[in-house]
Order: sequence, then C-alpha cells, then structure tokens
Amino acid sequence: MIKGITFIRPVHSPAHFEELVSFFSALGFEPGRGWDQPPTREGAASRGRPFLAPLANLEFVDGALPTLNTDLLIEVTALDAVHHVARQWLEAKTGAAKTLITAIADTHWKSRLFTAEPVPGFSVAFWEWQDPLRGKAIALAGDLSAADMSFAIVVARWNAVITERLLQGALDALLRSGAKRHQIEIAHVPGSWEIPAAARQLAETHRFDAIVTLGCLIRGETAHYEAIYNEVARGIGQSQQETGIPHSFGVLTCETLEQALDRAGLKSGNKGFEAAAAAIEMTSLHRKIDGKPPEPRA
Ligand code: DLZ
Repeated sequence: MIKGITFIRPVHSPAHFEELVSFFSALGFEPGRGWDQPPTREGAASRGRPFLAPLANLEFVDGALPTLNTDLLIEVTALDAVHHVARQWLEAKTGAAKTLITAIADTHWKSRLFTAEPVPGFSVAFWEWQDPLRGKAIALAGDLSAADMSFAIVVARWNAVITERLLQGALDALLRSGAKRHQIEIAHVPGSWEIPAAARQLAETHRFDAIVTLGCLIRGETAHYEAIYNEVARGIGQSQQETGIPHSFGVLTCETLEQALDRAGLKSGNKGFEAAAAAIEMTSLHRKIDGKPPEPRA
C-alpha cells in the first residue's frame, strides 16, 4: 500500500539547513515531525525537518521537461503571493533577491512559474495553472483536513485484539489529518450491541462534529449474528439520521478471526483508518452543504 513520497535533500552545512527550514516555513509549509539524532557508536549525528504537502507526485518525463534548471516543483495557489513571500525572504537574507528569484513567466504547459534559490545549488520552482478552476473538483466534496474538527470514537471491547487495532488506525487517520488529541474523545463499550446507544448519547451532546464507530462481529463466534449486526447497523444509521451528525461505520462483520485481522491492518487496510477518514470527509461536506454554495460547474 503506497502511503507517500519523501524527497530527501542533503544539505551542505548547518547554515544551509537553517536557511532552508526558514524559507519553507515562511512559505507556509506544514512542518512534519523532525528529529535530532546525537552521534552514536554506529554513526554520525543527523537531524531532519520534514515539510508536508497535501499531494505528492512522482513523474517520469520522456521529452521536454517542465523546467530545465530545477528538480523540485511545487504546485501552489496564489502564485503571485508566494512569489512575494519568497522574494521578501530572499531580500531579507541577501539584499540581492534579483539574482536568486526569477520573474513569474508563462510555461509551454498552460501554467505560470518562477524559480527561487534559497541556498546556493538548490533551486525550487513554484507554479500554478493559468486556469484557476483546473484540477478543482466540479462537484461538492468533503476535504480531508481535520484541523478544526472534534470527534468521538465509540469502540467495542469485544474482540479487543481487533478493535484496538481499529482504534489505532482511526487515531492515526485523525491525527495525521490535523486533528488535535484534545479534540478526540474515546468511549469504550462492552460490545458492538452497545455502540448505537453510546453513539447517540455522544451525538446528542453536540460537542462533536462526527462520531466514529468501531466494533467487530465474527459470524462463527457470534450467536444471532445477523440479528445483532442488523440492529447495530440500524441503530448507528438512525442516530446519524436523527441527530444530523455524521456517524461513520467501522464495525467489521467477518466470517473468521483471520479475516477480521486482515481488515484491521494486516492485509486489506485498516477499516478504523477508513472510518475516521470518512468521518472527516463527511464533516467537511456537511459544513460545505450548510454554509457555502457549490463550486460553479465548468
Ligand atoms: C455476546 C456477543 C457475541 C456472542 N459476539 C460478539 C461479537 O462478535 N462482537 C461484539 O462486538 N460483541 C459480541 N457480543 C457482545 C454483545 O455485543 C454485547 O456486548 C453483549 O451481548 C452485552 O449486551
């Protein structure tokens, strides 16, 4: 399962390190979790500062390159504003930004672009499509940023070996999407049967943007499996309909424990992660439907 692309850039001096960190911070990049590794018996000291982007792209080109003199391309919106910030940063650093930043120019691929050199030998190109609607969704769709959202997770203790993995997956999705720990409340219930009642009560507090429900029913080990499953699904659905608060469904229904393990992170992804991602997307969509008109259709 591909998760992301990391572009590793070795720097040539501590000063270049600080300058690059300062430059990318000034441009508004989201900082990732860095590290400072002191020297060990096995190896030299190292430190790293990741900067995160919502999308990454690995592109092989056969023929004319998009740019000739840079190997890092960053797509932005508001290119003129980015140019302004980059120019100001370079001027503050050297007083001679002209040599280190180009003017914005049209490319041969329907976009505008400039390049900047925050440290010698490292050239970055910033670009945006000429058509501002290009690449934008024409339909109304939720985003996957959870920065200002709050969640309740209801997790069943029955089959805890599975549901704890679902919980870890859900937390991973929420925290990596920008939610803060204090915006997430976790409620443990005995089994899946109890999930709807707890979800409903949590939803009715109106403290949460969405409810994530996590449980695991295993057919071979569950008496009245169908009856329980139907009731759990109906109860969660009903709570969602009647409270108007998105509830995502992360209750596994499996034939065997092995199948459940596969769906809890072993082979077929982690359904807890997927349920949390659905909760984020539905919260975002909910807000868009409530507050903003849909994007104009092309
Ligand atoms: C009783 C029971 C059984 C047999 N199997 C499961 C299961 O596979 N997954 C699950 O989440 N819960 C199970 N339970 C417990 C019920 O959901 C419920 O917690 C108890 O019947 C107490 O009301």
